[in-house]
Formats: sequence, structure tokens, C-alpha cells
Amino acid sequence: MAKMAAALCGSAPKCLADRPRIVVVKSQRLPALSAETVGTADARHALPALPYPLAALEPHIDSRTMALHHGVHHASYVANLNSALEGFPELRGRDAQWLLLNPSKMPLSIRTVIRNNAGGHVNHSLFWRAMSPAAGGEPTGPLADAIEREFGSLEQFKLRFEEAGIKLFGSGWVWLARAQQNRGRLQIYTTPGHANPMMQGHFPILVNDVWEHAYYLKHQSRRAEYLRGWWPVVDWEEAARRFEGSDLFSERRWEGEGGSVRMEAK
Ligand code: MN3
Repeated sequence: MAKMAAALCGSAPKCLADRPRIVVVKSQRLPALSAETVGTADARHALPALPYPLAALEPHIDSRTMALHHGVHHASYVANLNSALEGFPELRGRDAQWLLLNPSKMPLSIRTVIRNNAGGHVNHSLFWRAMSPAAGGEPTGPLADAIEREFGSLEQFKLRFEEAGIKLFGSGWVWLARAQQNRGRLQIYTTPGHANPMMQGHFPILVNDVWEHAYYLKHQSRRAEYLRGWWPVVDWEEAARRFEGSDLFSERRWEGEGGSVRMEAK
């Protein structure tokens, strides 16, 4: 009987209340400054170390790609960010996520360069942690349930994620995130350049980089092949941690996304 009631439930408020609690991300609560997010004017953004060796994701992601991607591309966003901030001591203590999410507080002369490079720094920091050598398999727990509820099955989700990445024109990123609207339900997003769904108040759960520099050495222009071959290195435990952590609404969950813990004194 209870099973039948659940099947008939639909979107009536009483029925929604029975579903797992999903908290909406409210953009006006992004991200309040705390002691952790305000460094000193002497602080510099720093390239985070990879959480695994360069060859650890072989054969799915080759070490040459990893070395260039982390040591050259990501490093250059960090260097460009630091250099753009040289003349602006009032911004030098802000972490990359704050800089990305507060464009109106940037002087016009550096607004674009900050957005691009703070975005590059934040997104790559998330990307490295979305993968792991001891990874793959399937998500478990509440995230697995939510994926099944939204997409029908894990396989369907993967296909739609790949399709979104394939269809994205030019360079950008493909995301699984909790929507600010619709009770924080899971949604696939793509962002151009180094934009991030956080800019619209959505909370990122999983991300893949579809800039050509992420796959060109191994896959040349075959982006679909890269996207399809990425799943064995996806760290579902990290994604589940982000998903479950995002259920507890607090400003703390936004901390550490973009390098606040990785700033180093000059
Ligand atoms: Mn990249």
C-alpha cells in the first residue's frame, strides 16, 4: 500500500516532503567572507599539488597530458591571476572563488582577466579532485539514488553528460551540479571558458574539462572518445561527499573550492 502511495505521489507537497531532503542553494548566501577566506595583502595564489602522481590515471589520462595540463595550463592561470592582482592590494587577500563570484567588485580594467584566470584556477582545482586512480565503479548511497531519480539510471546519466560535453561549442566544462532552483535537484550544466555553475548559485558535484588541452595529445579532436573514456577515473566517493555535504546548508561548504587553503605567504 505504501509502495502504491509512493508511486502515485507525484509532486504534491506532502509527497515531496517524503523525498530525501535537498536544500536549495541560495545565491544571496554565496560566499560570505570568513577569517579563512580573507588572506593578507601579501598572499599569493598557489598551484595546488596533484592529489596523485602524474601517471596515476594511466591509461585513461596519460601522464604527458597531466604534466602539461597541471604544470603548464593550470599553473599559468595561477600565475596570470597573481600578476593581474599586482596593482590591487585590496584584492590580493581574496581567494580565487571569491574573485570569480564577485565580478562587480573587480575594477573594469581587470574584470575579464580575473574572471578567466580565477575561473581556471577554481575549476581545475575541482577537476583534479573529481578524479582518482582508485576510482571508477558506481556511486553509492544518496547520490546514486538521486542520479537514478533524475536520469533514470547511471548509464543514462553518463550518456547525457557525454552528450552535453560533445555539444558544448568550443572550450568549456561539463558539470553535474545541484540546481539553485527545484529543491537542489541534480542537473547537467555546461559552461563556456572557465565559467562555473557557482556563478548562478548551483553547487558543483562532478566536473569534466572539455578544453582541447585536456585530451588533444591522446585523443586529438575526438572529444566524444575522451568523454566516454573518462568514467574509470571518476572519484564517485568525492562526488558523494560533495553531494551529501551540500545537503547541510552552511557557508562552510563553499570554503576551499578555489584556493583559500592554498594561498601562500610571499
Ligand atoms: Mn583544463
